[in-house]
Amino acid sequence: MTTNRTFTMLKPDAVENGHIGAILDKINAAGFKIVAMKYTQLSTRDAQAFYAVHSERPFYGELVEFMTRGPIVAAVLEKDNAVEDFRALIGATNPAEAADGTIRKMFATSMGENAVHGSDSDENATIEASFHFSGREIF
Ligand code: FUP
Repeated sequence: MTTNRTFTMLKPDAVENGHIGAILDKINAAGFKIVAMKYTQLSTRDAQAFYAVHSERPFYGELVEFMTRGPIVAAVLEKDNAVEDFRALIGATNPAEAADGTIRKMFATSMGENAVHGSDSDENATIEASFHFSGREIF
């Protein structure tokens, strides 16, 4: 079953570099509706849990350190085919490989500090949205 929602985070690098407004503009211009949003900061425990799937990978420690070093914007986005279309909008994990015009191509600095997160499946979108938002914070 395909759902029409995905989950995103504007990561600490994007916030530090003043890109929140520009990235939200691109998200809106691409036809996504924001149905939940908060400005928050992950604790170490939050980041470890969110990225638990990567816990055996060599970059896990750096990833957790990066994701906790400053505030983020977490949001739930709605659009037909949201997961796939949002992954196309943000581009490849490594900004050097991301297509022109994608958010990561425009705003990311490296593979580790790549500006935005986008859920990779409908199932994970639901899990990730509930990690950050209660039912009454999603509209
Ligand atoms: P993506 O789905 O594009 O966000 O990428 P992954 O879920 O594969 O990875 C999650 C995060 O881990 C990336 F955003 C950045 C970090 N990462 C690295 O730092 N090095 C890698 O080789 C792979 C991922």
